[in-house]
Amino acid sequence: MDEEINKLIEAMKDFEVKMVQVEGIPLPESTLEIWDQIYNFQAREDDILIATYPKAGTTWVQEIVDLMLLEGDVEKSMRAPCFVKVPFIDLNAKPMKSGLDLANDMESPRLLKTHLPIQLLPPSFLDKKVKVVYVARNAKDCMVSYFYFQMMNKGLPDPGTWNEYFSTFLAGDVPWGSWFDHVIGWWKAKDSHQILYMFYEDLIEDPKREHRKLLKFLGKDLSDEVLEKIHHHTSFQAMKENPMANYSVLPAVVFDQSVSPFMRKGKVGDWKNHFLVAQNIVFEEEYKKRMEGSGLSFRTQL
Ligand code: PPS
Repeated sequence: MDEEINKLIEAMKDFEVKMVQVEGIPLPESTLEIWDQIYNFQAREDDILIATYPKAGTTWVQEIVDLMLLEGDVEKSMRAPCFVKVPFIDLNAKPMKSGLDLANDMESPRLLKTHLPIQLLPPSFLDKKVKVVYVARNAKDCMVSYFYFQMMNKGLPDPGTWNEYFSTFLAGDVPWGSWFDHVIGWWKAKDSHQILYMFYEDLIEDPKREHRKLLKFLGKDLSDEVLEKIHHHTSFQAMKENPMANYSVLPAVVFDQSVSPFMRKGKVGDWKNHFLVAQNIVFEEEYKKRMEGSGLSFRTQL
């Protein structure tokens, strides 16, 4: 790992952020370079895929599911950083191993991550009836979280000012595309595939209730004692202090956590500290137009 990190630091010296479109979705250029391999990725029947729009609570649910599969073994859950133990199949952060290579080298059962909208998902996942946990988070908090993330993640475009980013995000001109299309696309697919559609806000409100839903979906049974352990180890504070979950193993030239920590606030409603009154009006109008008839609703405060 140390050697890989050193190579990464070296590579970042000449790195230029470039996004390209794949079927209208902005993705990093390095992802496009291996797009055929990504799209033709061969899932295995016992894979579990965590699919999310960026900043929806991916890492949180990764930690919970990983611990459930390990029956609460915290030591084993800390075997590797979250981005190594749960390969991100649509990421090719050279010179690190691509998510694809990590996944292909991994023994089953594999836990995998994607931010792809459903129309770009490698077909093999649905063909093989792989269980998918989709986590959705309300757009306003996603926008704020993504704004800070694009500031600190040197592999993504600089977000500009908050005012600029507000428009960019609403237009869907951000990495992995439009929040609206993403959450609606996966929502529409949920009844015809093995998809557990979860909400970040529900997890914040009552983590133990949501853990039970996850357990049932995974077809597992764990004692209350183990569930308590999982609850404790995946709390915001515990994950913020866990070097395997908080991305602190990545150097500052990649994730500059002095700009904004990966484990930033972990709250519902932080948008209220950022949205101007006029922005909220514009947002609500657009939201109504885009979400009408979708049957999908979000909570922006608890
Ligand atoms: S990424 O980069 O897309 O994989 O990011 P992702 O993991 O999806 O989202 C990061 C946000 O999730 C928050 N988070 C948590 N909230 C509550 N409890 C726990 N345990 C937890 N773990 C991660 C994290 O703080 C980011 O949200 P913000 O609002 O920026 O704090």
